[in-house]
Amino acid sequence: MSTERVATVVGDLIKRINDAIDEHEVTYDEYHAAMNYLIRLGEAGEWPLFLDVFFEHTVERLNQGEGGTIEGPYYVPDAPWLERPYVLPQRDDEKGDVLILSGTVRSTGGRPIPGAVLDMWQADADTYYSNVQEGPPPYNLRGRMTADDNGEFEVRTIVPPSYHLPRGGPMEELLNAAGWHDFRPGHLHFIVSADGYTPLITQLYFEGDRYLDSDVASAVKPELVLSLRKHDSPEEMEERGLKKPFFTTSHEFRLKPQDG
Ligand code: MBD
Ligand code: FE
Repeated sequence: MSTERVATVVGDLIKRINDAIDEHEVTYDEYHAAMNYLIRLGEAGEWPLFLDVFFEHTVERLNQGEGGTIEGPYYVPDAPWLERPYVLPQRDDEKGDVLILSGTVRSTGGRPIPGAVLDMWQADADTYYSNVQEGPPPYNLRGRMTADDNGEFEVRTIVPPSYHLPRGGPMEELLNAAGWHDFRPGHLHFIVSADGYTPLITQLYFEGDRYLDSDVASAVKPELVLSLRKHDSPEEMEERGLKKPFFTTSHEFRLKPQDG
């Protein structure tokens, strides 16, 4: 970053924070509480959580736009490559309703992208992400797969219920202190990529979730909210080799061609 850019952006941030301090007549007690809070936030390793919840959505909107949304703090690279038929790695007794997500990866111009890579991750039904939180085994509900020759894919996972941020640390403390809830609608995370295209970072949400309109991370966009279809006939369950009802939905990811 150039000296000029740092001076412009950081200078403006400093000015705006000073304006807020001024306008709200912040006391020395409050100033010291803020300093102490930010130190503890760092010691707890919650800076990525804090920044992604409060600010990533604006950076994302400016730099990615339609069809994308924030990455959030819990992506882990090198998730296992899956084999068809795709099933996101999970425990034998993984909690949650079965979800079969199908879809297509296309260019923004509408052409299917054969072999596009989908890197997918989600929390378990109790809100824990594998590899970054205690509980699930390594790479649980994380995996990489490819679209077929028609740019199409299908993967089985679980329907993600409404999600709350990790509790017990400074982030929860701040949300409680302000009287704000700590929920996000249930979501599936993706990074979709292909040669010659800008990787698309996004999430999918589901109709009926009570937090669609009040996501603590401000990361819901209408084009990312899917409707679930329930399948509970014995024939459908038999056909899928499933012993319980399941849900299906589908989505089209659109990748921007790289310039040049
Ligand atoms: C998450 O799981 C998440 O997706 C975001 C954006 C912030 C915190 C936790
Ligand atoms: Fe998430």
